[in-house]
Amino acid sequence: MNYFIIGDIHGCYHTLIKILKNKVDKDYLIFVGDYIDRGIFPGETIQLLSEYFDKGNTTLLIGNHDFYYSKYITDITTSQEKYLLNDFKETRLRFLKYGINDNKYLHFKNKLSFIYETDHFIVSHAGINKEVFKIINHNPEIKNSPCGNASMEAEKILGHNRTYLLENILLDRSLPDDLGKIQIHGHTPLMCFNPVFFPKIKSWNLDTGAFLGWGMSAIRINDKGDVLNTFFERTDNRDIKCS
Ligand SMILES: [Mn+2]
Repeated sequence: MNYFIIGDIHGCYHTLIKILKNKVDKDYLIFVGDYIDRGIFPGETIQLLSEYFDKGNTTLLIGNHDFYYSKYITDITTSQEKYLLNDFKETRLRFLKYGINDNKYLHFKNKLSFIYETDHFIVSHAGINKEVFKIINHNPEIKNSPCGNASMEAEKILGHNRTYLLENILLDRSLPDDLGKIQIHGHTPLMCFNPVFFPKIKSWNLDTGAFLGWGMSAIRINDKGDVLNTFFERTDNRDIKCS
C-alpha cells in the first residue's frame, strides 16, 4: 500500500482540493492536523475531510488548533487568555455561517487520532522526541485510533503524563529525535516551497505555511517509508485573506 500524506491546511480549502488531485485512487490518506483556524474556509475543509474519513482508508491526525478549539468551545470556565493567540472567535463565526455548530465540530473531532504508526514510519502533528516515543510505546492503545474512542482510556492510563504527551505531540517546535524510523509531521511552517526532509533525523516536515500564503505540501510514500513523490501547491488566491 502507498500513502498520501498532507501537511497543515488551516482552512485553505481550495489549495487542499488542488493538492488532493495528486492522490492515486488506492492511496491511504493521512492528514497531519491543523485543519482549521487562521484560514478562511474551516467549514468546507472539515466537511470534505469528514467525507474522506467516512469513506475509509483515511486517518485524520489531531493538531493543536483542532484540539484547543474544542477546549475553547467546551471549557467556558477556563480563562480565555491562552486562546488569544488563535483566531477561534472568527473561526467559530465562520463555522456557524457554514452551518457547523459546536456539536457538529465535536463530532468531527471524535474522528481525529494522535498518532499513525507502522513498522517503518510514524506520523504526528508536531513530531516526536524519544521521551514521548517511550510513553506512546508503553500505551499502544493511543496509536492508530481516533481520540474519541481512545481519549477516555488514555486519560485513565496516562494520568499526568497525558498533558506532557499531548503538549509534545501537538505543540513541540523543536526538531524531533531520530526514532530509527521515518517521521512525518507538520506544525512548524517552513518557507521552503517543498516538503522538507532532514536526513540526520529521518524526518519530514510538511508544513509549508498554506495560511501564510506560501503553500501546502504532501508526500507519497510506500509502506517501507520510501518517498515516491513530493508535492507543493502554492496557496490558492481564494484562500488568502484580503486585509
Ligand atoms: Mn500546529
